[in-house]
Amino acid sequence: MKQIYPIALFLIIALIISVSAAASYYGKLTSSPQPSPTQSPAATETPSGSPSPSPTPTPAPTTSPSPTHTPTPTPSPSPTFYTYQIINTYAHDTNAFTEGLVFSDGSLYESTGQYGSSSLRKVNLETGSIQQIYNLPEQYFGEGITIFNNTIIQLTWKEQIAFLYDKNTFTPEGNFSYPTEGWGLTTNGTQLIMSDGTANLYFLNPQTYQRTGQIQVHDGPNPINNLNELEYINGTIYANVWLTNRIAIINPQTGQIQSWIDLTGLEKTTNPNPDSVLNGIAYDQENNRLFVTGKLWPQLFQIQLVPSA
Ligand SMILES: [Ca+2]
Repeated sequence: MKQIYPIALFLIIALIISVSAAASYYGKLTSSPQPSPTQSPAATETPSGSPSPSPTPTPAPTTSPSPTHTPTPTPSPSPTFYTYQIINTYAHDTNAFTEGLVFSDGSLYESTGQYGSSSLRKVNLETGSIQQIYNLPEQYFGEGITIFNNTIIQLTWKEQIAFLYDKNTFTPEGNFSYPTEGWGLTTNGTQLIMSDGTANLYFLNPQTYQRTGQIQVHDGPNPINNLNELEYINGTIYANVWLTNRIAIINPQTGQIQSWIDLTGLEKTTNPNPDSVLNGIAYDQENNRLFVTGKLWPQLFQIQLVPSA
């Protein structure tokens, strides 16, 4: 028995070494094919649709926006109010259903409405007499006018067509169409500005007559509808509001009404026609004269604005 013991011990040690080596080898076989998380194709795949093979940028450290960086809503300033002082009074044709009024080169240009009596006129300011007239075909209801370069542009009410005329001869030069009703028209020198009886004003390219933008006119949060005859005066848009005695002075960038002009009492007529309302604003830039009148009114007024208390 004494000779067997060392041999048995040797065999036991050899067996332990063999089993250990085999276990180690087997462990390598089973562990090596497993990809590490960093080698996972899913982990390196770019997001679906992303054309950029570059690594995803590290997001900037997220910081809570400080109160000073939070956009502060700009409160709409309350409109100021004006009344008026009459500077001059002129005669106005009581058959003129005024829908457009412009002052240019010493004369008034007027567009009149009503089917069958719509017209484009050049009017002597001092006398009210008609110097030149173009009568529209009876199926057209004349509306706002403006002058761009040497062309007079005249809207129609529901016909969705504007007529172009040579300013000097009133010779028709063409037309263009638009998708809304036509009410008022003016120009800021680079664009035409048009109303359609809603609270919207539309900006048109004066060469292509394509619409390039629009604003909604509002007094604070309230849209103001029925915007009618227009006049662009010193960076603002003046607009008659149909069936009222008020003219709105509008910021052309925001649509916010900056001021109201109350012209109550200006009309002295007793014309029972409910359509005989204030409409028509013209401005003599050279002499800073503001003219207003109304549909079928016997008078046209030069007025000056007076801040209201
Ligand atoms: Ca006007």
